[in-house]
Amino acid sequence: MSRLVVVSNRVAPIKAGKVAAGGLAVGVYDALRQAGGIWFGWSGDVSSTPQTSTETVGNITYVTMGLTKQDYDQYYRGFSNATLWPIFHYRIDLARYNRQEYEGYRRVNAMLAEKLKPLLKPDDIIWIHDYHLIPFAEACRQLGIRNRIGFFLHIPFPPPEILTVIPPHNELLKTLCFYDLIGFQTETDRLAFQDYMTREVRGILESDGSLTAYGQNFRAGVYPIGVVPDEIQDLAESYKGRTKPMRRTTDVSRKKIISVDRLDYSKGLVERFMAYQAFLERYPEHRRAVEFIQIAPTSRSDVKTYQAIRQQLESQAGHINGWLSDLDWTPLHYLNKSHDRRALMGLFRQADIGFVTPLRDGMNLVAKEFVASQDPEDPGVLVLSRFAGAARELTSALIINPYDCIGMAEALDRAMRMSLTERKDRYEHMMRAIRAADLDAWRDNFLRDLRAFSSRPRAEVPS
Ligand code: GDG
Repeated sequence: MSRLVVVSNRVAPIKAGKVAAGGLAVGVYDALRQAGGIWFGWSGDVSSTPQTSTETVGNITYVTMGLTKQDYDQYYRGFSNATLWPIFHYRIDLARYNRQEYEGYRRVNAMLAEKLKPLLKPDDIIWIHDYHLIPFAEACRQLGIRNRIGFFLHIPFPPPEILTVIPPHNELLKTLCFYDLIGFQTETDRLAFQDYMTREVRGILESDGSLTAYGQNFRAGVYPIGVVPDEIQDLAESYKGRTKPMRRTTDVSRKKIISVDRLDYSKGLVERFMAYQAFLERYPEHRRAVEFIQIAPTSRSDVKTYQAIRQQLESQAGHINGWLSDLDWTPLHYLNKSHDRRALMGLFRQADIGFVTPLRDGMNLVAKEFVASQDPEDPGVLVLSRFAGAARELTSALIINPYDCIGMAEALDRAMRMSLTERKDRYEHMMRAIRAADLDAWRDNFLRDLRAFSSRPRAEVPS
């Protein structure tokens, strides 16, 4: 089997020979362990003299490099997170564009490709992850690298009308065509991409399903990312004996609603807090009978839009608790610190309702983790946004529109009252979907298609 080379913005840190948990990290780590190979990307360090570090554990070599402050500001904080992230999440109102940042983004991609080149063998399969690295394949091709290169986009792909807000959208999308295979989370994303390629730049949809545009022939496919349900079950179950922290802060006789998200405007936290407030207003009978636990570790806290949303959430949480809290009841527990994975899965299992309401999300692994954590004999209810990729598969969740505050409050009421029979029916249906598209399927299907398809003749990699 050919070696696998994975490139992602961040390389998952290795702790005592074990990779940090999380969908992408676990999926990629298993693939690397099977095939042997390299995991290449940014170390997370920013310094005036960036260092490259190499560490081999078993058959995996981790190669990480630092960035200069200018690289970090332009490539990561700027074009990736202040232009691409909001636009790909349909938030043109929050996006800004700065030409120097775009140039920095291209420069860092070219620099990373150059650093990767001497490490490659001619038949290595290269798998690039996410929006930070769209131009990576083109940079590789310019250096004469002819290996198979695949790209997986973890976030949504917006319709052409939104995408074209990015001034160099043409140039950027042209770079995507240098991949052999481009993977999306949902059919909606793939179709939006195909729509751009065929309508905006007059590419051709070939009879074998591949696309030709800008003189390149490539494929686009749908590979929904999944979880490892048995591992999650084990984690959630093994946390059972340790319910103490939860008991100390909350009352076990009350029903619990849980949400876990990176603190990001795409996750719909502001709208979710409003819906919870509306739920307590409209259904006073549930007051004191419910508690909402929102875990929201901060992320990208040096990007302005993230600071603004944090302030807003603090004010909303203060308002809800100030309005209704009693000495023996706190309606909302809003926690900004991150939690250990086992504790998270355990908290999911102890909760009655998973409240997952992104305004737009590529997949949303939390929705799948919540379901996979449940006790099959007494499962909780998932309330899920129609705008999460996961809603395509988890059709037995209570599907809501996160822009409909009252609709979300009604769904919470329905979830509070749902019979055990209905909860079990919905749970079993969702578990079948989760097992059918688990993490192994995501990785194996993508790599199978990438191995099978290349429009380029194989050639030696010049070293
Ligand atoms: C991107 C796309 C797509 C969260 N808080 C803690 C913690 N988490 C874990 C969750 C879950 C992961 O982080 C978050 O994954 P999501 O899928 O929910 O969201 P993004 O971070 O936005 O991920 C998304 C994903 O990529 C994969 O393709 O689904 O659409 O935006 O696993 O459990 N983990 C720990 N402590 C925390 O406090 N240990």
